[in-house]
Amino acid sequence: MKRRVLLTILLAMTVGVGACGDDDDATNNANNTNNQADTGTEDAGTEDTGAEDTGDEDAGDEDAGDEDTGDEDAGTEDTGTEDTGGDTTAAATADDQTLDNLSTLVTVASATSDGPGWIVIHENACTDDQGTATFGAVIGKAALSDGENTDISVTLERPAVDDESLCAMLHSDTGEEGTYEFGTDDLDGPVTDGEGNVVMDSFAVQVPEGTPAIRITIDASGNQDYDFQSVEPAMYDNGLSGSADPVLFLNDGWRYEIVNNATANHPFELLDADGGLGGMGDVLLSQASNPTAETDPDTAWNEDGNSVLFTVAGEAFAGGALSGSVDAYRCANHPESMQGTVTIESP
Ligand SMILES: [Cu+2]
Repeated sequence: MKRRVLLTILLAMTVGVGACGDDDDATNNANNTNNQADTGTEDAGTEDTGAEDTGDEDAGDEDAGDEDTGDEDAGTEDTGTEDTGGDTTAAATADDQTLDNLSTLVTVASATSDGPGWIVIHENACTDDQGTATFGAVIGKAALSDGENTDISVTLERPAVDDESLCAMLHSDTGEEGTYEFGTDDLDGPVTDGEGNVVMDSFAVQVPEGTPAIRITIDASGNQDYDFQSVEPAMYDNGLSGSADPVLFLNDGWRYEIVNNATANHPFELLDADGGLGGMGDVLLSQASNPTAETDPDTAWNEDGNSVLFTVAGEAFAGGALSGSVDAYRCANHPESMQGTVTIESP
């Protein structure tokens, strides 16, 4: 039984290589600091590479071959895994969680890596009730330092959907440290335990209605510009932080929170600029007035203190009968100077 599960999982991994390989810029910033401190000394290069490669190939070879080498099999895997770091036992634990801050940010409770590693978030649960692998494409990852890591923040490449299951999987970091290279030359593969099973844990996420995917904090620079101060998660910054009146890229269908720390004097609004900035467009969403597009349930416009929340959907973004479509932002009080363009992207 165990063999079948392992084979199925390995097969699923192979199939999933394409999906796993192409997300380098998603590389996470959460735990890099610790990494460098811990790794340099011990087992960065040689031992890790040996261990992970051996582990993977052993599993494949032996499984294909004889049925009765169960003992040796276990022996080999044990050696491969545990010799490397000494006392490290590979592990990953992810708890069910409610994403009430940002729908693109999950937390993995703990992961123990033998040398530098990765915690990788796959779509769908890890396995079904029969133990058959069911996980899908990679939608997030975070670097791990040697040993135990706790409360690991992982930024997702898309907002989580309410009630979905995800799979947190432990991978090694065997190539260039801090660069996820799974799918290339057997690098950064999944880590197996002493019994040859991939170390992973399923968890469910709840996403309360109205939770933003991305939070952008802005302030005013005199009456001249909006200063973009920060973007959470940082993976989505795209150069906005530290910019004055930059082009604001919004992902179609995603929900945003804009925290405008200058709301009192510089109310933020989104408009159809009618082909030119300068204050002449149709205002569609505003902290200073109540345009009809704000009532569209798909946009779900919400003003909450200094914050505005909206989903890039509905009347304001559809170019329907009531209005054009958002292609700029500005300050309601200083429309000539405090303004920039909006570009809607399809993620
Ligand atoms: Cu202003």
